[in-house]
Amino acid sequence: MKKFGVVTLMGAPNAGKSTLLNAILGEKLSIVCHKRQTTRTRVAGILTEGNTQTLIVDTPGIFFDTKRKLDKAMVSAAWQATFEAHLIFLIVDVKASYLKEDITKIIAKLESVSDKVVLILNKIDLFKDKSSLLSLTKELSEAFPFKDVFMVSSKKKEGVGRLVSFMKKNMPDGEWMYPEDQLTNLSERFLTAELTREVLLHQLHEEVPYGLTVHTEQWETFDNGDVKIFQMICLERVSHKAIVLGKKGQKIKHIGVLARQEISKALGCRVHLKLHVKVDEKWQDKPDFFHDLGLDPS
Ligand SMILES: Nc1nc2c(ncn2[C@@H]2O[C@H](COP(=O)(O)OP(=O)(O)OP(=O)(O)O)[C@@H](O)[C@H]2O)c(=O)[nH]1
Ligand SMILES: [Mg+2]
Repeated sequence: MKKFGVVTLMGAPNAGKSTLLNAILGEKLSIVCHKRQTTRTRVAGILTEGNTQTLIVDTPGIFFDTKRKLDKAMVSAAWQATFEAHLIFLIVDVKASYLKEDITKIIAKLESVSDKVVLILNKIDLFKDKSSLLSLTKELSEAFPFKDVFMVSSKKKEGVGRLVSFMKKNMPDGEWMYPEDQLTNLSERFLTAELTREVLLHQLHEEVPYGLTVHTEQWETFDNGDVKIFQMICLERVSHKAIVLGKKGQKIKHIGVLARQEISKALGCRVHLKLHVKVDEKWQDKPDFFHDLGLDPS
């Protein structure tokens, strides 16, 4: 008998949700950064092992002081992803105790689906003395009837195997929804735009990376297997353009080199990457942008 189910990874920004998705899949699918609000939409990976197929959905971090339309759409996408899940993994960064208030608010909203919620304490590699984790586990377990509790390091891939076994065991009987060798429901165009955005997140500071979006506009494949990709980096402020381009265009050149390396690694072929930069102060108001990301702009 085959099994199929959906697992949603949720939690506060920066908890390590995307890192955990990549660790479970053994592939880099969702972009990762030490800055908050890296993931902007639901990113689904597919794990097919033995008779079980699991759709694992990474979501944007949940926070409560949402101001921009994009923030609201991101957080709403994360909540929506919990409705369809057979299991909800609530990822908590064990070092971010300052976030406890937000975690309390998140678990209050999970009350009605409490039988599906599993607590994942992440980043345990940052603790030498693991016994200090017990008080956090106790505190959270007293606040909410979690189905189970796991301690992992997504970065070091510690505890991930045990979590995957648990996940597979808890999937319901059902026909697979995807071919056995499919890893994601993301398009290559989206995935490669995300890799460029990841480089921009790491290379740019303050508000600049939050006010930009990357779109793959054109894709050519050559007979020798090389691909040529044209991407547009859209900025929301004129003043950001000089920062992204850098002196004599050095910054964007460097970003292009790094992004090309990442994309080439992901696609497994030689890549020619052409980056263009434009300013559109209103990109966050355009319904097309939200639709491309699978977000609801309302
Ligand atoms: N030391 C340590 N760092 C981790 C671990 N997991 C994730 N990180 C780091 O935490 C930061 C955030 O990781 P992400 O995976 O982007 O977090 P996220 O929850 O997806 O963040 P958003 O998409 O912004 O909500 C990155 O710098 C990761 O390298 C871990 O197990 N140990
Ligand atoms: Mg993320």
